[in-house]
Parts: sequence; structure tokens; C-alpha cells
Amino acid sequence: MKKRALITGITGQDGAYLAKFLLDKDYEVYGFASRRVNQSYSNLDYFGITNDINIVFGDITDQSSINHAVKTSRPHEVYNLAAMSFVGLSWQEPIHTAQVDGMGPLYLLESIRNFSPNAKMYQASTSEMYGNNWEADFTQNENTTFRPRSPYGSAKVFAHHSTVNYRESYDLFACCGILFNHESPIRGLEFVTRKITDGVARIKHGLSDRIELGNLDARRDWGFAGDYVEAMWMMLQQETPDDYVIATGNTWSIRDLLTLAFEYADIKDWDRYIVQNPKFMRPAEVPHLKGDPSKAKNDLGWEPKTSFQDLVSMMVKEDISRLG
Ligand code: GDR
Repeated sequence: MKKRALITGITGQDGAYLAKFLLDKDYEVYGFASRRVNQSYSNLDYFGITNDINIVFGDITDQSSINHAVKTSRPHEVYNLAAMSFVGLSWQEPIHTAQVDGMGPLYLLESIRNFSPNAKMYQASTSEMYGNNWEADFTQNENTTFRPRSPYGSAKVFAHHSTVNYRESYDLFACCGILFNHESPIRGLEFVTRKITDGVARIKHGLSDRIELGNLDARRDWGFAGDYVEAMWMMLQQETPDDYVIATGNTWSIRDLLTLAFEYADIKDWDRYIVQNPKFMRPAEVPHLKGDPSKAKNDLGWEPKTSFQDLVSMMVKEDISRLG
């Protein structure tokens, strides 16, 4: 019998990478997606798997549609990747963000508790929960206190604790993956990595003469989404549920990212192409993230396979060839 997985947020970057990974493992994959007029399946199309997914329509803030999806898919594993995932936008839409990223997981936990208590659940927690808890050379791990600095981070902290509570109160097999930034050639254009690799490719082809950015000094621990979805699956294959940091253990600034991206496109003196625009500054910034993935390495045997250099090179190359 095939294992069945239900993925919320299947149309996003991680949803597509995870669906591809599980299909290759011979899972029957159900995707929970909203029936928006302009719903895009481009990330699933990227892997040519759109027709291999059983789409169940609904909304993560609508308990009845979640119940329907859980009852229809009868999942062995549930991956909650549905989110308003753009931190910058969460200041403009704080209430919507809290509903989707905070309450959404709680609706799903209730649904699993009531209709599918043996299903294993993965909750997408995030390094954004650490927020202002940093110092230079400080590394965040599973025991680091959360000090979120955005409506997005606060909502994710609520979801994180709710997931842990359901594990401890109702014995649900629920795990939180505290994922640090993870990118790929299908990353949304609003995120800084893809904004930069797409911008560099446009400059290379003479389609643009600038990239407008916010804070260039923030530091992030960037890994490859394809490596990170494997960690999600590994967590659900353990004997006991637990929470894990998934990261590379390295950190780079936006300037480091720019230097590499322009270098791979063979463009010199990149400063002249960068315009800093206050519009892209955040009301409160998370200055420095660097994760310690030792627990995932020891318990899951997980390690990142793709270096930051290979990640940026892959993204720049794909954007140059797509626009060429
Ligand atoms: P982040 O990713 O907020 O870390 O969350 P993002 O790529 O949006 O920002 C990273 C850093 O770059 C700075 N920055 C800019 N960011 C954007 N988007 N656009 C700009 O023009 C720009 N200029 C500078 C930001 O200020 C920030 O410091 C991502 C998301 O995927 C979350 O959903 C996820 O939980 C975390 O990663 C882990």
C-alpha cells in the first residue's frame, strides 16, 4: 500500500520540492490549495508533476475545508507549509498573517486530533522566531529563546508552541522544523536571493540597469530548499517526534550575496547597479541569523549537501538562461 501525504501550501517553493521528493519515494500526494482565480501551479509545473498531485481545494483559515482535506486524503503524514511567508508584508497585513500563520496550524492540529490522530505532522517553524536574539558569532539552536521581531515571527511562535502542546497534551506525532532561509531557482521574486539573481540576469541581458534593495548588512544562513525538504521527511520517520534546527551553520550578508551573484554573471564593479530604497527597509530588522544543525545531524543523519556558492551559482545560471 502506498503511503499518503497531505501537503498544505503545495503550490509554494517548498511544497513543490517536497511533492517531487515524496512522489519519487512512491507516495500518493495530496495537495491542499486555495481555489483562487489566479492560482499558479508554476512551481509544480517546473518539476512536471502538476497532474500527479491530488489537489483538494480549501483554505487554511477555514476549519471545515481542512477537515474535508484530512478526511479525503486519510494521510499518514501531513506537512503544514501553508503560510503568508513574506516577512516584509507581514507589517502591512498583521492580522491576516496571524490568522494564516498562527491560527492556521491550530485548525490543522484540531483536525488531525479529531479525524486522523495517528497521522504524523510536520509544522514549518522558522529562524524568524529568534528575531532579536543574536550577537556576532552567536549560533541559534533548539534551546535559544524566541524573540520575534515581526508579525510573521510572532504568529510562527504561536504555531510552534501550539504544535509542541498538541504533542505533549494529546500524544500527537508532531514535529517542528526550525528552518533557516532556504532558496532555489523557483524562489519567489519578492525574496532577496531571487530578487538579486533575477536582477543580475536582467542586467546581464541589458533588460535593466539597477536592483533596488533595502538593508544590505543583514546576515542570513542560506541553504538549498531541495536539501531542506528531505529533513522535513526525515523528522517524520523517527521513533519519537521532536523539533530540529535545519541550517548550514554559516552566515553571509546581502553584500556577500551580491558579490557572488555578480561574479557568477561575470559583471564587474557591481556597486553602480545597486540603489538603496527605504521602501524595502523593515520597521524592525533581524540583523543576524546563523543556525546550529548539530541535533539534526546527530539524530536524523541530515546534513546540507549544497554550498552557498553552488546555490547562488545555480540560481544565477537558471535566471540568465530563462531570460536569454
Ligand atoms: P527573510 O527573507 O525575511 O529572512 O525570511 P528575505 O529574503 O525576504 O529577506 C532576507 C534579508 O534581506 C534583507 N533585504 C531584503 N529583503 C527583501 N525581501 N527585499 C529586499 O529588497 C531586501 N533588501 C534587503 C531583508 O531585510 C532581510 O534581512 C525568509 C522567508 O522565506 C520566511 O518565510 C522564512 O521563515 C525565513 O526566510 C526563514
